[in-house]
Order: sequence, then structure tokens, then C-alpha cells
Amino acid sequence: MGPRNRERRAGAVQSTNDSSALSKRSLAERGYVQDAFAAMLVLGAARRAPLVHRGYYVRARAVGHCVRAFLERACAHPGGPRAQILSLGAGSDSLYFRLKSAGLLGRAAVWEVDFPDVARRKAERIEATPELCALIGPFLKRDPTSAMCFESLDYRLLGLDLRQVHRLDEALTKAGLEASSPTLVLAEAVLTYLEPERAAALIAWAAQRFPHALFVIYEQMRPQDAFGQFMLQHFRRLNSPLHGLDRFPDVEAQKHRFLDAGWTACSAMDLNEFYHRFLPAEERRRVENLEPFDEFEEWHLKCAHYFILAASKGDHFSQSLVFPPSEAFPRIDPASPSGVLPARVTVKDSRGANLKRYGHASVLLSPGIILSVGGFGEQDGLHCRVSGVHLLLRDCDFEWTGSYISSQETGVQWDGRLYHTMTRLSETDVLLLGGRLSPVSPTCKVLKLGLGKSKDNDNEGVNMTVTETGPEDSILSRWRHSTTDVSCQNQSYLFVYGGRRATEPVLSDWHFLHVGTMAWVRIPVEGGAPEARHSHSACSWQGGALIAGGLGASEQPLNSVFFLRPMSHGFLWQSIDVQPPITPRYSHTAHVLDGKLLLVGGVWMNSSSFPGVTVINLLTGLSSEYQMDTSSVPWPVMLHNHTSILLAEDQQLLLLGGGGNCFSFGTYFNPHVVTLDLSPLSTEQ
Ligand SMILES: *[C@@H]1O[C@H](CO)[C@@H](O)[C@H](O)[C@H]1NC(C)=O
Ligand SMILES: *[C@@H]1O[C@H](CO)[C@@H](O)[C@H](O)[C@H]1NC(C)=O
Ligand SMILES: *[C@@H]1O[C@H](CO)[C@@H](O)[C@H](O)[C@H]1NC(C)=O
Ligand SMILES: *[C@@H]1O[C@H](CO)[C@@H](O)[C@H](O)[C@H]1NC(C)=O
Ligand SMILES: CC(=O)N[C@H]1CO[C@H](CO)[C@@H](O)[C@@H]1O
Repeated sequence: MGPRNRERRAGAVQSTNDSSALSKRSLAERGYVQDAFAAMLVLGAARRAPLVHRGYYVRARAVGHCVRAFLERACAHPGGPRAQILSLGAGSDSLYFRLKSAGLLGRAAVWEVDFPDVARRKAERIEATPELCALIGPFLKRDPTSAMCFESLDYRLLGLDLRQVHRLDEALTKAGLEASSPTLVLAEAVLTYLEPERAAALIAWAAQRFPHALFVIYEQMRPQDAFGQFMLQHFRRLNSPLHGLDRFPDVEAQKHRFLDAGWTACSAMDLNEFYHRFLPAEERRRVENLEPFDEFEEWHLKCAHYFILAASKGDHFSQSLVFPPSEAFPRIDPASPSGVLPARVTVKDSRGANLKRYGHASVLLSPGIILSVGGFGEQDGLHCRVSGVHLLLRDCDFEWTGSYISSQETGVQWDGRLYHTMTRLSETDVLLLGGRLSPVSPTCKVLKLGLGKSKDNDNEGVNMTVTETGPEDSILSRWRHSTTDVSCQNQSYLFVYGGRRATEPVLSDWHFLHVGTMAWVRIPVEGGAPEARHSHSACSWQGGALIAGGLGASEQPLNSVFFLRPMSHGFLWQSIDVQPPITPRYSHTAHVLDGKLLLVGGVWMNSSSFPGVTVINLLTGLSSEYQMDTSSVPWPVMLHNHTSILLAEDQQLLLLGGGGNCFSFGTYFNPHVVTLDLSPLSTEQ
């Protein structure tokens, strides 16, 4: 790499400083954390999305947990040496000021290192801010050419390139860092921006230099799945590629990385585990209720792709101190795979067919027509709720072709909702129930969409009508619910179950809509009802409904499966005992094929593997796992908030749309239909 290039890359890495400093400021201003200093250390203000807040919140808590554990231990011996915190790539972080104002630096001091430009700017901000100067006490600001640009009794700011370990070592020695004192080396989202050899040199240097030390890092992992690939692509585009994820793809590999470099103990976990194990339930509840929030999938995926690691050396720091063992994060790994289901792109697209959407709904109208409606997606190059529809039509050669029909072409203006359900009424009509516009504005109207043949033959021969129908009431002010065709005493009903609304994070109630009259009716249901949930799956089976998984109260993924069984005078809830127990998941889709329930994709956090297709034999309750082989699909396949259509005769599943707003990396959409071959399941017992 030439020097120009290196400069540019260093510039790109530094510019993550701004954005991250603004996020930290927004975090404090929304009440997630207490940090009066974040706003003083950055110019400008930005209001971040709730998802970004949660991401920065859990990061702040994870790092804060390690810092506190270090200080408690390092300052435990009166008369011992002063504890040292060395923050690498500190940017405009306010750690020093928070610790100082909390009275935690009585027997400790902080050294911060970042690129010379960044360090100099931070020194200037501090000097210009009386509150910060008052906390620091007497200080010296050096001339811009020296590595140490700011110095007080317990705070030193150094401008250095972390890629030059020798210079770093010299400068830190000059700046008074003692090799023998208990030392915390903190590298928050730093090592992965360095070339792997440079990062390795830093880790080995710290292990050699400090006999009593803790090395704490927070960064990305899991490059293999679709979210991971999108994350890597995001940082490549920012011109600050992430390094080393291929060599250290998970927490196990990261632990070995430190143990091999001379650290004597190491523990690490992903941020889902940290969040559930180390934050008290009442604190989680507080944070979960600070803002309207509806991006659970991306939140759990983000947390699954970042980890916190603490490596230690010396007598002061045994591992159990930083992350005491606890049983509070039950792992439920899926059974080892019984087979692989190949995924392919087989559907042709016409007329710039655009399937870039998630949170939509799809139905098989007739054997050759699949309609997808609603959701959030890309329309005319903009990200918005999609008002056009997507049609998949099968021709006489049994080939599927996808096309997009805009709302101008269909002539239908409607609210373009997402997280609604759509039920087929006939070969031409569907019913849309529930859904939302924004996380605080549900839709209450029941809409009937009718698909007709256009007189002019422009629009693939399709026209649409929309009519308001049925009840409009608070029962339908819900989303992430399910609607299932059931029957009782020879009458058809739609069984509306679960979901959430702005004021209630999970719903446990259900309602029957009589299809003939479009009126709510009461039907007796016996048996123990399932716990409240949203983002579960629901399928019709034997006149009843199969409910599986979902996100329960306290944002916990569920693995229970229930059957709403038709009885002579109503229904009975039956819990299905699944063996081996399946990994709790939500935001998947589900189908029944030959007496087996298939759960497709979705999000889980009780396992570090990726969800594929889980198969549950409905007679025996036995479960098995299949992986999806997406290697022949030329883009990442993100399988949540997709829809799927079962073509039972073809032993195929069509996966339509899906993806989501991926933390601060941008929004990802699966661009085209993917066909999953289910024929390997036919040999399944
Ligand atoms: C999955 O992990 C969560 C988070 O710790 C935990 O609360 C939950 O009990 C686990 N689920 C199961 C079924 O063990
Ligand atoms: C739309 O389709 C319906 C049913 O096929 C048909 O009766 C109607 O004339 C069509 N309208 C237009 C404007 O093409
Ligand atoms: C159920 O309805 C079908 C047609 O709608 C009819 O043929 C059948 O006799 C009915 N069965 C009962 C038990 O009412
Ligand atoms: C998106 O996910 C939520 C949660 O599972 C679900 O309620 C909604 O129906 C999903 N949308 C699609 C298109 O699958
Ligand atoms: C707060 C801060 O230091 N912001 C800087 C981050 O990096 C960019 C690019 O190098 C600078 O322009 C910002 O001033």
C-alpha cells in the first residue's frame, strides 16, 4: 500500500470518530446513559435512531462493566501502585471525565492515544471548555509537534499512530506509564481497523510490557452470514475495511488469538449474551421503554456480530472477576444438520421487477400467481413504504417471472402499510388486516384488494381495486401478529392472534373474524393458552392453527409450538412437545408439508449458528435441522422479514424479499426471489 493510500485510509478510520462521537452524544441526550461530557467533546448534534441508540448503549455498558471490574480490583490494595488505564484509539470518548467526576480516579490515571490530528483537536476542545478544565485541574498543553499533546496529574493525551508500536512504547514510557503497575488496555472498535500484523503486534506488545494487565476489546465478528457480509461491505465502502474477521470469525477464535499472544486467561461473549447476563432486568426494561422501538431483528443481529473480550495476565486479574460465570444465558444449539437444502435464483424478472422490500405480505392467489403487497422498501430509488405491488406469474413453460406494478399502474392509492397480514379470499381477492405505518401509528382499516384483468394490456394485464371492508376497531390496531384460516362447524374464520401495538409490547389475545359476514364472533377455546408473543409464525393445519416461536415478553425469543385444535364446539389449545427442543426464534416463516412443520429462517440469539430450516414432525414431535446452501446465490440472503410461498407439488419454497435496516450500516434488501429446493426433505422420517 502506497503512502497516499495509507493516508486516505487513516483519514477514513478517523472519520468514524465524528459519527461515533455524535452517536454517543445522542445516546446521553436520550437518557440511555449518564454522560454530560459527550456533548462537550463533540461539535454539532445529531439525533440518532433508536436502533443506533441501543447499539451504542450496550457497547457503553459492556466497556463500562470491564472498566469498573478493573478499577475495583486494581485499586483494592491500599498503598499499591497507581492503576493505569490506557485507551487506544480513544477518539473523543469521555471515559476520563466520567471516571473523574464519579470520584473513581483517586488511585488511577488515564492515558489516551489516537491519531495526532484527533488528539490535538481533543486537547483544543478540552482547553476551550471550562467544565472540562475544572475537572482536570492544572494541566500543560504541549506544542503540536510533540507526541504528548496534553498532560495533567492523572490524564495524558498522546497523538500517535498505533501502527508504530516502537514509537508508541517509547512515547508511553516518556509519558510516565509504568510497566509494573496494574494496567487496563482498552481498544474499543480499534484493532479491526488495523492490518492484522499491526493488531497482532499491539496485542503481543501489551502482553510483554505489562505483567499485571487486562486487555479489553470491543469489535465486530461473524463475517459469514448475510448480516456479516453486509457489515463488511459497509466498512469497505467507507474506505476503512475491517481486518482479520476471516481469521477470527467468532469468540472462540478471538480467545485463542489472545492466549496465543501471551495472555494467560481470556473470556469473551457476544453482546446479546452480555445484555442478558450482565444488565439487571429492571435496567433492561428501562432502556427498552425509552423510545418507540420495532427493529428487534436488527438489534439482535447487531449484538450477535459484536463481542466484548477481556484477556488478563498476572495475579490481580482472574477471569471470573470480569465475567463471573452464570447460568443465566441458556444456550440451545440446534441439532446437527440432517441435510442441506440448495437455494438458487430461478425466477426471471421483467420490467425492472423490484422486490426490494421487507415487512410485506405475499399470497399464492392461484397456482400461477403470487401477489406481494406492502412493506418497507425501495421505490423509485427512495426508501419508503411501498405502495406498488409485486407479481410473480408462471407461464406455460412453468417458469416464474416477477414484475413490479406501481400504484399509478394499478390505479390503487392505499396506505402502504407494513407488518400486516394478507389472506387469500378467492383467486382475485385478498384481505389485509392490521399492520402499521410508523411504530406509533397502527392502521385499523381492513382492506380488500381485488386483482382484475386490465382492458388495456399495458400492465401485464392487471388492474387492482381496493375497498374498505369489515370491522374497524381497536382489535386490529396491531402488527407483527398472525392471521390464519381456521374452520369450526363448517364455517370459515380468520384467527387473528398475538402481535404488538404501540402501548403493549406483546399481545396474548386472539379473535375470530367470520369470513362470510366480516364480523367478530366469540368461539369457545379451552386449554392452556400460549404466552404472549409477536413475530411468531402461524399456519393452517387440519382446520386449526399452528403457532410457533416468536418474540415474547421482555424481548425473549420463544421456542414453544402450539396447536389450536378444532373441537366439536370450538377449539382447544394444545402444546406440542418438540424433541430435541428447537432453538428459540422469531421473524421466521412457516409451512406445513406432508405432516411436517417447516420453520424457515428468522432470527435467534441462543445459539451462535445461523437459522436454516427446522423440520418438526407433527405426529411424533421429533425435530431436525437443515441448512440452506446459498453459495450459488450471488448476493447475501438475509432471511428475516421475508415471505415464503410453498409450492408443495414442486417440492419448492419461494423466498420473497426480506432484509432490514442494519444498524448504522444502511438498509439491505434481498433483491430477487430465491428458490429453495425441498426435495431432500422427502426422505425425512
Ligand atoms: C435464550 O436466551 C435468553 C437470554 O439469556 C434467555 O433468557 C432464555 O431463557 C433463553 N431461552 C431458552 C429457551 O432457554
Ligand atoms: C379491471 O378488472 C376488472 C375485472 O377483470 C374489469 O371488470 C375492469 O373492467 C378492469 N378495469 C380496468 C380499468 O381495466
Ligand atoms: C359443510 O359445507 C359443505 C359445503 O359448504 C356441505 O357440502 C356439507 O354438507 C357441510 N357439512 C356439514 C357437516 O354441515
Ligand atoms: C417481518 O417480521 C415480523 C416479525 O416476525 C412479522 O410480524 C412480519 O410479518 C414480517 N414480515 C414479513 C414480510 O415476513
Ligand atoms: C470530533 C472530531 O475529532 N472530529 C474529527 C473526526 O475526524 C474528521 C476527519 O478526520 C475531522 O474532520 C473531525 O473534525
